[in-house]
Amino acid sequence: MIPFTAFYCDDAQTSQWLDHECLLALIRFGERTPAATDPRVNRIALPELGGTATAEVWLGARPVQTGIVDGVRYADGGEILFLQLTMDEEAPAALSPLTATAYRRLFAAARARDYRYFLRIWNYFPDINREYDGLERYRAFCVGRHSAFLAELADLETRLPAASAVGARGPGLRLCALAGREAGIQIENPRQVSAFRYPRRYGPQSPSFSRAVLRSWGERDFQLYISGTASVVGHASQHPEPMTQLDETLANLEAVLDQARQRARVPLELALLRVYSRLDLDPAPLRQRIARTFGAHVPLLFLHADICRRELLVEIEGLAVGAAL
Ligand code: 3EB
Repeated sequence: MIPFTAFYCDDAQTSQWLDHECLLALIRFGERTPAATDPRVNRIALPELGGTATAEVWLGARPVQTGIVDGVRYADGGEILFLQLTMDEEAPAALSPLTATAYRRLFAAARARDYRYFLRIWNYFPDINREYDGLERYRAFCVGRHSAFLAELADLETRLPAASAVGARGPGLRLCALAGREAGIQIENPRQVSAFRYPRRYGPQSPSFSRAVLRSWGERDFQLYISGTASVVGHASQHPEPMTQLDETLANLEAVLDQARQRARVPLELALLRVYSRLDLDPAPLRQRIARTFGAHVPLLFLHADICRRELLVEIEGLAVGAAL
């Protein structure tokens, strides 16, 4: 059985979901959204493009147990664990050790509830492209993340979760994750060098993530967690313009979906896409272009966000679902 469904709703309508015993996570966006203490509620300090106020609802299939261990807030859906952790940053130049500590706490919290496999991780922190002591903060983050994975994983190239690393407006390092009791299947993109094998010119430590993770939840139930996907071919960023970057990004998403479809026993369909744009653009032309590729029925959310390479202007992540009819 698929352990949760994800969908967008009007942010003004979210209170009804907070009363739901199966709510696994409620993701709210915007700089002004108040900080929440409810372990299921995650706030991402990024403004939405286009003037709408949208929230993302992850509705579990079973009643959820919530709690907090060592600062890690969690919502346990029985087969899937949602976790979130916010770390205050005292020194912006010390992101690497802070990231390593945050990841170790995340891993320990999941293990304490008997979840050993991270399927998907979201990373948000401010000034992602800013340099301290000659090292960009995104690159420092990659160093810290890698050292935590090195201690956690027996094999660093086959068990990496899907991920996004995005520059947020709010302070602190904010991690949000999904963990399972069984491993997913790592999916890579044949159009791209695997991120964990990027050459050194992109930073002292290559980024620890897979392009997607395919998880089977039974004979014919699948979820595909798709990492932040950008206009990268091989290992190099492509195109100076947002629309051409978008086209390349869509080609990458199609390639990832194609790889996953070869491994799933049922058709995979996109359930939603989250689009990050570095520029404060009108989302309408982006929406049109995405609809041409994936159809007008796929729910889209557009956020104004910095992306981890300076020249990248668009990044798209998503969830696809396959279920027997
Ligand atoms: C890329 O393909 C674009 O470091 O976790 C996308 C998704 C990117 C996740 C991460 C980085 C990350 O390299 C950047």
